[in-house]
Amino acid sequence: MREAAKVLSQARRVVVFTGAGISAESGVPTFRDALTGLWERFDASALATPQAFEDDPDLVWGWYEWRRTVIRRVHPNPGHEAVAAIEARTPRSVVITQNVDDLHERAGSADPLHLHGSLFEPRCASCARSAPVPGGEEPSEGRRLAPPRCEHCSGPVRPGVVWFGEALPEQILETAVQEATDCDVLLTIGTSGLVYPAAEIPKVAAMFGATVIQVNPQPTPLDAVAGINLHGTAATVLPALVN
Ligand code: BJW
Ligand code: ZN
Repeated sequence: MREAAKVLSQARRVVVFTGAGISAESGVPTFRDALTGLWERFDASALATPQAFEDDPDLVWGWYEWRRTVIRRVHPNPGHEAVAAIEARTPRSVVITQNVDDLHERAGSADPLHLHGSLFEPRCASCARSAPVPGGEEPSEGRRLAPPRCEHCSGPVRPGVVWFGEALPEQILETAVQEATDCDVLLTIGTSGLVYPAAEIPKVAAMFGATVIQVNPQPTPLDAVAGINLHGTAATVLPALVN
């Protein structure tokens, strides 16, 4: 821990790379954790693919509306706050997140790069123009809900997230890879490192000579590229790392 804190405080360029684990202690379920992970309870292929939305838009839209409701009720935790503190004290730093929540923003991170999109940026599935975030009705878990229609072309509105088999937003991915090649330290937090191409980001940083520091209570494939592995949760390890 002391070594990690030192390396981090001396770095000029830091990339913070986050996954679902950083929001776990805020009460947001991860995807792959045993018992509590979303993919333990729900079928990813029936919810998180373009085919699923085509086959059953009400099921998919209702599920994402429920997810957004959960996010609106929770708050950033000390892990998100520590990330914002790293950003504030390191002039050349960037947060790259796989998360579709807005907890980094709410903790004060300036402009996180959302590799997998956002629950707060719905768009038309036909013409791709952005659509308003619905308010009001609060769907519960498992409740079907018809997606709103696009005000321009009346196509179905879809969640602005990246599903399996879809390309990541090109400009954001390009910037993320560029940042990974340029940083001194990449801090990877709360990701299983199983989903590509996002999981390449820490590997690229290591390949270009950065020190990779990992924060995760469990082993991951990224252990192989991490010079320093901190086994603990985001909300406990990160505040200790910045203080
Ligand atoms: C804690 C903690 C605490 C717990 N503190 N830590 C190469 C090989 C094999 C397959 C592929 C490949 N390349 C591409 C693929 C296919 C696929 C893929 O990667 N599949 C793998 C699963 C095998 N990839 C894709 O389909 C991607 N697209 C693509 O490749 O397109 C190609 C293309 C190009 C051009 C044109 C067209 C196509 C897209 C991937 C999109 C992923 N989408 C999701 C859903 C987003 C929407 C939603 O939220 O519903 O993104 S899936 C899900 O996984 C979500 C996450 O961002 C992502 C990563 O998960 P994450 O964040 O790592 O969470 P978990 O749950 O896995 O891990 C949590 C971790 O936290 C654990 O390690 C815990 O221990 C830890 N933890 N508590 C700290 N308190
Ligand atoms: Zn449209």
